[in-house]
Amino acid sequence: MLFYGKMKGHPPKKRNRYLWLLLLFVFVLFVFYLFRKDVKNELNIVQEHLRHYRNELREHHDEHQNEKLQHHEEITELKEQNKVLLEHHKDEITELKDQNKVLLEHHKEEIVQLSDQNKVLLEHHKEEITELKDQNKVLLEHHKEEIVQQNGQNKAIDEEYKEKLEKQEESNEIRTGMQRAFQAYMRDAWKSDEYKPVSKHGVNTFGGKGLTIIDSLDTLWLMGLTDEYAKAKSFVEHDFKFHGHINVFENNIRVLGGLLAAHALTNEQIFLVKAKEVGEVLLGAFRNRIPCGIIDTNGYCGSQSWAGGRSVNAEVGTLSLEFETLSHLTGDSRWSEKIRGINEYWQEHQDGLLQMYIDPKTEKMSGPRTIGGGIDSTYEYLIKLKLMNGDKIAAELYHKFEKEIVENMMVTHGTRTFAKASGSNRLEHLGCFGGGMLILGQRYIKEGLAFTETCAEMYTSTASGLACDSVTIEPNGDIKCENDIYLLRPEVVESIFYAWRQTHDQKWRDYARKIWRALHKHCEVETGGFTDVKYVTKSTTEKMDKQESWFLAETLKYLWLTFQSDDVLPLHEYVFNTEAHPLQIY
Ligand code: DMJ
Repeated sequence: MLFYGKMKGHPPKKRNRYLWLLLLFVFVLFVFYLFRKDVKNELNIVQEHLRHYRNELREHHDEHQNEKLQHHEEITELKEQNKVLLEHHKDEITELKDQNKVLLEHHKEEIVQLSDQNKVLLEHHKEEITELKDQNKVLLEHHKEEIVQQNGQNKAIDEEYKEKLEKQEESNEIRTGMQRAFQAYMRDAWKSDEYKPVSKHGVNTFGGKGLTIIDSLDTLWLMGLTDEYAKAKSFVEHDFKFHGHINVFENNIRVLGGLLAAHALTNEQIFLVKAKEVGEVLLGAFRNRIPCGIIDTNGYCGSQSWAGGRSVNAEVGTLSLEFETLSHLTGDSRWSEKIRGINEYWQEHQDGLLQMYIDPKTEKMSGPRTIGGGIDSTYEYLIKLKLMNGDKIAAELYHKFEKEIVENMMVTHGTRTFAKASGSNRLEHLGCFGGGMLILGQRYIKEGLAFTETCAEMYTSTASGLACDSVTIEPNGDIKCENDIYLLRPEVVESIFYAWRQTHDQKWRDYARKIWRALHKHCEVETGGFTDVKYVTKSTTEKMDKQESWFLAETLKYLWLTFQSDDVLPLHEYVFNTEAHPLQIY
């Protein structure tokens, strides 16, 4: 009313607004009333639920209490029953215990009885055992020898097997070295005389005759390097020419010797045909009984520039094996006649050791009496000629010179025996062929082996494992390097090869193995080929740049042969010329 009364005095628009507000208020009051009623009902329901749960819990608790009581009674009952059972079994247990006692008493006797029986048996067997032991002892004694022998055989078989493996390994490595050396030459220097493996060029040291090819033929064939051999043979068939400026000694031992050896091994006629062509040219050196050292195919016959018009002794004395073989194979005696003339000359001049130079015109011998470079192979060819065809003059001369060498040139300093090249204590690598020569002569084997050992120690005494080109042997036996370079020379491995064939003492193969390893380490060039080196007394050497053709012809061949059996080039069938080319004994 109050509200309405107030409204009455207001304008109609404002009066309506108040009326709406009043209606809204009444509505809110109504909603609140409804909500309150609802909440009250909900609370009543919840209280009802709680009451119900409380009753349930009480019931569960009572049930649990009853069960507990029941279990307790059951346990008490079971305990009672156990007591009764134990009482009942007591008697039975006692009875069983007594039975056991009786049984034990009973078995005791049996056990004692069995023990006694065992004792008797043991006593009885004791004799048998002693008898058997004695029998065993006798048998062991009897078999001891056999067992020792068997053990020895087993050891020998083991040793042999080990040796075979090592031998195989070395041969394969050396063969691979040869293959890589030749292939590198084929790749970078084909048809040149020699190879420079560091700069990878060829060099014509012999006027461009393909020297390395000819010098390698037999080594390639022996090692079974068939592709390389076929290429080399094809060169001989189609490209080989022998003319121009010719060093008689070098071309005889390397070119004529190489072709004759290839023929000896393969029986291919082409090699003999070419050997004859070379032999024809070399006859040009004989204006006189004493040949000249340098010739050419235009008729020149002279000497080395440094020899003062004289021939060097080895140029005269190192023709016989090749010339005699050529005459023998061709039936043409011209070469053989030249050798007869030279041997007669030696016979006329066998007053002590030979001298370094011979004048072809006057036949006067001059210079130092020595066994070193420039003269060494003259002695070597005398024993080899005797072995090759039984030449009597050569045999007589050799034995005379050999005696002279052993008696007057060989000395022992400390533990080291060697042949002095001249008056000094100097030992050249070149002179180390001497040990092998004495072994081959068979009269001074002990001296030859001792000399070879000193030469082998020229290698083992340096830090690199390679030998100096020349050394002095001090009075106490120390080896002092004189020329600190290694030129891939073969003389030491050559003598080691003869020492191995003579003795089959493993130490020679060990030396050869060490030398091969040092060569492989210091001289082998990564891209193929081997080079000479300097500073061999140091552990780090320096590569020079030349693969000498003798390395393929000799050094690798002798190393490889040292690891082959004796029936590869047996020494009763072949002699090696001074460039290691094998020629047939006839
Ligand atoms: C080889 O050509 C031959 O062995 C020759 O008899 C001497 N010199 C070389 C190797 O050093």
